[in-house]
Amino acid sequence: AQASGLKTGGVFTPTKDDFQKVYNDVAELLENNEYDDGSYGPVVVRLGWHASGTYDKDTKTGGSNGATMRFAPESDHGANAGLKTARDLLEGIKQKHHWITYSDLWTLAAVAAIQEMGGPKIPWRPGRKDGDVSACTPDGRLPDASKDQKHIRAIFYRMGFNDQEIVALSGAHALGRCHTDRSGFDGPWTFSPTMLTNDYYKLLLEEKWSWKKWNGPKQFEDVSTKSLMMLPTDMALIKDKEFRKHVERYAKDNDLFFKDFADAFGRLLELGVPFEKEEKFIFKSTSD
Ligand code: HIF
Repeated sequence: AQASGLKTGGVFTPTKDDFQKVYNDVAELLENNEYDDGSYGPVVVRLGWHASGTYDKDTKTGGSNGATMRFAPESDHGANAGLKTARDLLEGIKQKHHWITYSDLWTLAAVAAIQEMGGPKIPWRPGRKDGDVSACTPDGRLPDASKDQKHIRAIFYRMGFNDQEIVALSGAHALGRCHTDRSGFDGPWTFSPTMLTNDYYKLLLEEKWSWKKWNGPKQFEDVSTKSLMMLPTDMALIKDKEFRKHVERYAKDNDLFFKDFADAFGRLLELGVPFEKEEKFIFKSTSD
């Protein structure tokens, strides 16, 4: 109702200002002291990534277009456990700005969450259309955290990413935490899970990591505080020589990480989307 887009022949055409209003409303929802580490930001980032990371460049299926995670079976895929929290959070925004598609909303919300958690500006453009249940992707397209570098490459090469981009994306694990009732893993990767920094790379290189002794799935813990975690797939980034080179570059240079992360994450959110327009928007953060 509060939309400022021009009406041409009765069709509402949202402008950049309309999308900025959506951004602002998402930003306002993120902080909540009762949830996890005080922010829904991390789980909203994970929603945007899991909606997009199903893309297969060979069959040109999957990706953020369609927002098919609204439907079973995709909503029930093991990798998507816990993402209902983020989808439900954004439902109120969809009700207010009914003109936006779920697929644009989820990706825009991930951009808002990154920027609001101190990350770089991620240029974003609209144009995704919501699909129906027939476009759900098969289970197994998202990564399995118990695996190694071979698996990581198979999953991300299928989306069209290279080694440097895989490592640049991985810095997002500075954010959020694992939940025993979602993935089975437990704990945060960094001491500031609601701020995007290059701490993930620094901790990987500087801390000593050992297997956590517990009944849960195999994961690593930092020897000095035992309060941080790494997944087997995180550790693979320093075991593999080619990946490690980039971990070292990003650990040394936060600006370089932010630049490469913005490029790779922005591209992730666009995989498989048949955009009609080139123009991208850079949203104002609430701290600007
Ligand atoms: Fe994650 N990721 N991710 N991830 N992820 C989890 C949580 C988050 C992988 C596994 C897990 C990326 C890649 C990979 C975020 C963002 C990104 C969890 C814990 C697991 C197991 C879920 C839970 O229990 O709640 C694997 C195997 C990946 C490939 C190597 C991306 C690069 C890092 C693409 C990415 O952006 C975020 C944010 C979270 C935190 C969610 C939360 O609720 O706090």
